[in-house]
Amino acid sequence: MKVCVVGLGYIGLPTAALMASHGNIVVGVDISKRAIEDIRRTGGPAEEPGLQKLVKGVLKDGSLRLSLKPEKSDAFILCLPTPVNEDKTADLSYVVAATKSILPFVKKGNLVVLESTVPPGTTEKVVAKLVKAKGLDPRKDVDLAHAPERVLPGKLLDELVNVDRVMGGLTDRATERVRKLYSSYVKGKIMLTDATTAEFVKLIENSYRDVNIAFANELAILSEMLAINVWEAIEIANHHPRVDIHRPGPGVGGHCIAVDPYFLVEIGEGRAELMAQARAINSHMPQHVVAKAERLLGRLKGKKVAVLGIAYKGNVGDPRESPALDVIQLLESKGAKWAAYDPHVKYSPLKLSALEAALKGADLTILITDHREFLELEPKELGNLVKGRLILDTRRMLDRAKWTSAGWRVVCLGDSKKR
Ligand code: SAJ
Repeated sequence: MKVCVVGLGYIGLPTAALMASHGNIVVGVDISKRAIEDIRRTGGPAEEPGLQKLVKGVLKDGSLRLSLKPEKSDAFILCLPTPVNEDKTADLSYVVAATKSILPFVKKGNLVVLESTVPPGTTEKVVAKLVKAKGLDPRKDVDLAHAPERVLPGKLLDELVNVDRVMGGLTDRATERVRKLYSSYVKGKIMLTDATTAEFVKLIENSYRDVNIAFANELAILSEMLAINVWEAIEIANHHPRVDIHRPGPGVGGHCIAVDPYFLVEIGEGRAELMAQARAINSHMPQHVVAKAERLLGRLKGKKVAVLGIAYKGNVGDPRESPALDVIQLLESKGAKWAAYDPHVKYSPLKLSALEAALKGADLTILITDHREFLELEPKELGNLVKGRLILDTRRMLDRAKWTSAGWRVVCLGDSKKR
């Protein structure tokens, strides 16, 4: 098959490379010249194991070509971002623009697949409508389907190949064709349904996680009120064979779990109350963290706070929607000085410092991201840099005994148990 993959971001690029390495001729399209040059030079993000090697290989053997424009193909795959607008509705402008960009090249008998995470009904109402406007019947002339990705950043290639997938077309023929296309490289089970159910499934997976984390965060707040340790409580509760409570933390970040539930809230017209409330609880966590910092220091004005980690989660370099950004903004609004260190983030919206500079003279250190490097920190050495040996661990990842014996006071989110 000749396949045109539009959008060479964190899903589009590995998808294009996998399609190319499994017998297809692939044109990878991106409107950004810089993105294409970067891919040519590096082979893609270094933190994704195996990706650079794979991309360089398929570029070299010619099975993947990069281009600024789509071209005639047998199948088109749309992998565009779907951010949320200010009012928390889905911003489909990238999906619409990409669909319009392929339409001059789409002809009878083609398959068009939407990979982007979208509100239920988008394939049927938005993409199909654009296809129809071009004079093609979206149920007869072309096959339209949705095939959402479900992969975890940091494990992209492995999960794209091995994780089970859900796919659904507007017609049975479209469903069968999308299955066939992806089965060239997907080893996981491919579950087939209709397009709107596939869109819904993708959203409920991430919303399930958001609601579960909100529950854990609520438990953390209750545990602080009860002067007990939420981590201990959750660990014991999770021994029950039918209980699986997630981990509390400083809030939910990233461009998936912190965004996708809004798409269900949007179509729910007031009926998706649980998911809306979970979003509110998780979005409030940075405020809870800063209120805790304020209680620890008396007042924040004029104090220096060192922030460890601005990525949205451990061992990735992505700070999008990270709770750290909200924590820093709140600290600033309260007149605190701050300095942040992150060993993974390369492109930061905020000024980052080296570890020593971040901790120098700090009255309080807040650990936001559970990067593995923070397990190796030496509290004795760091103790000589700071003004106050006080650390707020929002992930319960530090070895309390090690830090305490180096003269630090360790305060943990969700734990106010007397010791
Ligand atoms: N988090 C917690 N407590 C937890 C788990 C996570 O506070 O117990 C926080 C993390 O620190 C992070 C946020 O939640 O800030 C999201 O992290 P994550 O690891 O749960 O998820 P993502 O956003 O990196 O990836 C998710 C995955 N979805 C599910 O696990 C259901 C992934 O499989 C999806 O493909 C991805 O969203 C996506 O692209 O939609």
